[in-house]
Amino acid sequence: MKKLLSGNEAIARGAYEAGVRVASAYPGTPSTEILETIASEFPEIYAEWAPNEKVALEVGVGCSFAGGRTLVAMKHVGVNVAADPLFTLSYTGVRGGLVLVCADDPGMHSSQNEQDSRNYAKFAKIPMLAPSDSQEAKDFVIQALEISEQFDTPVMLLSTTRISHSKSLVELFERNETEPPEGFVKEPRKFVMIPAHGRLRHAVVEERLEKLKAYSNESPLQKMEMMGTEVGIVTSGISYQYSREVMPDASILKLGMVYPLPEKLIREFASKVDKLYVVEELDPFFEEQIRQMGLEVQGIGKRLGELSPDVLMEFFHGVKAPEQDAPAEMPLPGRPPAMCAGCPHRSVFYMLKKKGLTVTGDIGCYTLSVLPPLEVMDTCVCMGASIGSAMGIEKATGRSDNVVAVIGDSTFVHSGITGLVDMVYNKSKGTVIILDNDTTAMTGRQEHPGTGRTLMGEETKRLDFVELAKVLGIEYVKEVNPYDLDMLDAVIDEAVGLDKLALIITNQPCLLLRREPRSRVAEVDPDSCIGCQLCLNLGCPAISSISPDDKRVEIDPMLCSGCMVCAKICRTESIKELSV
Ligand SMILES: Cc1ncc(C[n+]2csc(CCOP(=O)(O)OP(=O)(O)O)c2C)c(N)n1
Repeated sequence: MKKLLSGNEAIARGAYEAGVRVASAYPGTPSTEILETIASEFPEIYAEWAPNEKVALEVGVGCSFAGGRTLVAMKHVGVNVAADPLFTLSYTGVRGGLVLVCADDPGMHSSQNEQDSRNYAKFAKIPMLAPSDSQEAKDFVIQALEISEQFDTPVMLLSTTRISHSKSLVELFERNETEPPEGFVKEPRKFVMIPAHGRLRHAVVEERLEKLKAYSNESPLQKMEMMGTEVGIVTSGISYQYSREVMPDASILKLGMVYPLPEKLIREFASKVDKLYVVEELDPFFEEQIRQMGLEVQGIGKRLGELSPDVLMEFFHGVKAPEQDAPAEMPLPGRPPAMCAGCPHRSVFYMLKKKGLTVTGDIGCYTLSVLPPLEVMDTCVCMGASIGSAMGIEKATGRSDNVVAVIGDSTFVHSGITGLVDMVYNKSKGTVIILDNDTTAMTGRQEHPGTGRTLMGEETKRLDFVELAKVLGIEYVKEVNPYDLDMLDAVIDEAVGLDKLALIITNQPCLLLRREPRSRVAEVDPDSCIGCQLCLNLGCPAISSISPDDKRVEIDPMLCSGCMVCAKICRTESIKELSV
């Protein structure tokens, strides 16, 4: 049977068909739907959200060491977090097959950087496969697990936004139900990486790499599509699709295994064509290695942003793509991303702005507070960085009364807890605000240890941030309803004015979790509104000016959630509650 599947759904299907037992991940666009699909469609597989990518990989490592097949998934920056176990896992190797799916985001549709994860495979000396459509996404998961077991190595599978989120037909097969794993069997020289064992295993890694290089030349994952002899293109993944579309008559060496490169095959291909090109996204990963082989090659690709057929059209055919702007007769309004109407994060940033505090920020929906009109977040580096950064500022300047760290609940669990431990341990006097909206909103509302529910829909113990803070030794811990502006105002003042570490936890759920209908909306009395537009400083998408000439405001009753934060800041009390 064939089914139309996205790349992520196909990867999940591959795990199912390959007999995977344990799948672990931390959400992150564009990888998130892999685990969501496994959890909703394949109960044969134990599926979980781990608190972060490092733990996800370590859970996979345990399953593999016990003899079970496992899949671990994350977005590209997640591999940075998981890199520590990954690099040593390269030394230990596996028992049951282990595939680490990494979804890159060229063009940064939803990421803080656009690193090219192929470099990780080379760095960790492990094989990497790169599918170019959903069928391959499924097949390559199965192949990856086989290679993993055959060569005693973790295998990376590289997806990108276009592969993960595009749909194409996939042929489905039954699950290859494997015997339950035998369980962990002692083998300290393989599994316990003390220096003496690590030295031995490093030699094994180098030997394995040589074997993998030979395999890469012979593997059916590499496809030489010979057409004309004028142009030869070495490519992989979505770049293959673009190359085929733009150059239907060119010969293509399509690499399904993108590390290690098949040197013999590339030489053979190069000898058959007049001019050798490489089409790849982001880094000149193939290009540099092919040059090192002493071959003449021209690289086409973009170091910045996503590759597209347009880039290749211009390069190969000299045809410039038409401008993407909307025609002049259809002036579309700009729609920058914004926090939802009624989002519980909004009032916190409104207050922080009013107080003129430096805000070290983090990653989540609340990062949007960097945009107008709030423009309040001052730093955002990676998940968890808000807390360490605030502490660093405090230690450098000796002042804790003018800086606040702001972090979401999922991000706090992911990598904020250790930062907080550092603050306690090293006697920081700063203020941390956890925006607890009971979900991982940014990536589509996934559960995490602080929500009390698992990915598989079970109730579980809820990590209680207040209790955690107390055990860590934090004396000032306050929970606040962020819709209560007076209380929020007072608590922030108190916290930053203290000469000790303070933790504030806002406690209203993400609006998108709301099940009950609204009981009220906010409504503007046009007779008393003076058009001061103070309420527009909130950046709530439900509030707008009546017209360019009439500065008074109106509230869209379809969008309004009834949070009434706008009413609380209106100086003329023109915003009233309207029951619905
Ligand atoms: C290392 C890493 N993993 C995953 C992501 C994707 N990601 C961005 S923010 C975020 C969590 C957001 O949840 P939370 O902190 O609770 O804030 P919210 O969006 O709910 O306001 C995730 C998973 C990332 N940017 N970096």
